[in-house]
Amino acid sequence: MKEEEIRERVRQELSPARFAHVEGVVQTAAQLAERYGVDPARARTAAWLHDLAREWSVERLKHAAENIEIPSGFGLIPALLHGPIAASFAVEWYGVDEDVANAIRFHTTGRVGMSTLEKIICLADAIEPGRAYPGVEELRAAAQKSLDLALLKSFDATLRYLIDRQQPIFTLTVMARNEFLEKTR
Ligand code: DGI
Ligand code: FE
Ligand code: FE
Ligand code: FE
Repeated sequence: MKEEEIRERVRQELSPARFAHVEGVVQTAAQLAERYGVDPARARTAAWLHDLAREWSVERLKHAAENIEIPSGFGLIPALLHGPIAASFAVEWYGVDEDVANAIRFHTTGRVGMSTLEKIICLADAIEPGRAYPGVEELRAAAQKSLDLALLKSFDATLRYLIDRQQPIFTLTVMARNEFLEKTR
């Protein structure tokens, strides 16, 4: 599979600012893949494609969701749909394997029983060099020590952020967070 082809396709779908974010996720995901013994090429593919549908309108996302398999509950929160939709296109256009597809599919929410690649993409999304928010440096440091601990901290930060803004919370994220809490105790 030609990385350059995927990169150009993604560039067409996204604003320059979002494309720069994706480039950051590719770089961070490749580094974490080396660090944790995952094939960096597969991490890069997942990273390139993870936000493919991120700038689609809610209308377009909901329409696309009618024709693909969406894990239960995702449909209720439009911000979560871009992962499953991107995963479906990644399989259709580029024939990515199931683990790469799941890393794309669950990059926003996480889930119980995440593979190492799924953890890497979810975390790289949160800590790529372009991200700037309170606590991001602590997350970057934690990511080099333990994916599970870094993800626990990342999910906790996301959940706090959502509560502060009175947003609905996806139950799978809570379950993933509880799993990492248990694993890191
Ligand atoms: O696509 P990105 O901006 O790179 O990052 P993302 O895919 O992690 O998050 C996309 C958006 O989804 C972000 O604005 C936060 C939001 N989000 C994540 N989890 C939940 C959520 N929104 C709600 N309402 N509930 C969630 O559980
Ligand atoms: Fe995303
Ligand atoms: Fe994320
Ligand atoms: Fe992203």
